[in-house]
Amino acid sequence: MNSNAGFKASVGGSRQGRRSFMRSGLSFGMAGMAGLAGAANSEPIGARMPDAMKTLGGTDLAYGQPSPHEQAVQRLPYQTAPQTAGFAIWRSPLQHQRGIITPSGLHFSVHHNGLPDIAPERHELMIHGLVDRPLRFDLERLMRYPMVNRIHFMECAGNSAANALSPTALNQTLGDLAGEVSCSEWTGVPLSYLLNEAGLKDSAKWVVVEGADGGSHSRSLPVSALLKDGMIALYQNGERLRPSQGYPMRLFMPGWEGNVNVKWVHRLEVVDAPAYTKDESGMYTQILSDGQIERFAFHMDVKSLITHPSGMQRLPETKGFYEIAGLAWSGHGRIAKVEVSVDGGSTWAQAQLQGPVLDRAFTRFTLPWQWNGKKATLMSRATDALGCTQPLRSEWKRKYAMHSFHHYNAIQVWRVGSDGLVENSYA
Ligand SMILES: Nc1nc2c(c(=O)[nH]1)N[C@H]1C(S)=C(S)[C@@H](COP(=O)(O)O)O[C@H]1N2
Ligand SMILES: [Mo]
Repeated sequence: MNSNAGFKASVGGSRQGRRSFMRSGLSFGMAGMAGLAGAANSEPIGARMPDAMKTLGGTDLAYGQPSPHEQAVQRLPYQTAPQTAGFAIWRSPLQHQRGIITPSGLHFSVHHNGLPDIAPERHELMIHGLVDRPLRFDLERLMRYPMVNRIHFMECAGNSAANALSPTALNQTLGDLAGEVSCSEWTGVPLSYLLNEAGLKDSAKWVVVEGADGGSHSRSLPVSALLKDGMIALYQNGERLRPSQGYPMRLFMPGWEGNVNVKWVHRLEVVDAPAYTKDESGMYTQILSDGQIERFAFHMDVKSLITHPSGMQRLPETKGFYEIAGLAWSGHGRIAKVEVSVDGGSTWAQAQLQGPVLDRAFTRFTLPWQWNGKKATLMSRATDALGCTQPLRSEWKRKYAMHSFHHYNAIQVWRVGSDGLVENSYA
């Protein structure tokens, strides 16, 4: 308890924390240069006039872009072996994200069969199988249906595979380690409107959802869940879906593994039993440590990541005030609490949840930290509305077979060295 006293004090004294943050913020880059600030203050105001104030500004763009000074903030490409051409992963640089919405251009992406180029005027959505009236929608017709807005995360089942599989903790950035998760506002037509209009027969229990990409990516999903939560998403963060996210339309299932969110969706076949497609039998099936197979494990479990500070960052001063900040989410509902430890899990403090705290969405957490400059081990542990909490890596590994890696949600550990360098760690 005692070793945590300083940490606790800064948790309670948020005003004090803010003041010391301001002080240390002002001193960044000026360590050991005391007195300079006084000299600047005595200069006439005009001497410090920003250059940009002295000329006319440039022209703007018809479609806005990030500042050219932020070009380092990019998605992180991961190309699999040449024999799996078309399978590409673009990870989101979570270590740069503040707030809960991932900018559309930085949304992670997983393509099993390359990125199709689909002309919206030629795209159709078909609903057939065990229905009274098979239906066909072109975009113009679909866009006339009432739409809903939902802010939700989406995470690939294979996110954090390196931490699940690699025998030693890889020294990588957060985005490289765990960037197959993002959060957007999705807008589209509830699937219940379309399925009810088609008229489900009594035997209708599952729907095989197929994408219009080269490998016809398809997944079987239970009708009951699609009626409750399914959406044909047409917009992402207020604009039409990006090609990476399935333009012109995708299935969206909040809280479920990324793979079921079929992009470029063009066909829903209503059936009485799952089809066991390649995308749900060969892949996206987990082997447990006792050899049993876990199929149709749709929900993504509770998880959290400290984004600041995180892998390969260097704390600019080797002691002093820092705000620990991160993201938490759960496929089962809202985040109830996030605890943070700076001593490898010996003691935990409850982080502040920065609203909004939404159902199955990224939730921000923060905690002020007065770093004493000694080696520290940072961990975050989220608990969701169901009361589920994150396991330690060792606990997670015990549950699954050695080569399983899907649905990894163990506590992420960051080691902070006395030099301020932050590294991925397993303990
Ligand atoms: N048609 C189609 N849908 C797809 C995929 C695909 O390759 N083809 N990849 C799936 C996987 S594995 C994931 S994790 C999510 C990723 O969605 P995003 O690229 O919009 O982030 O899309 C899913 N939907
Ligand atoms: Mo995925």
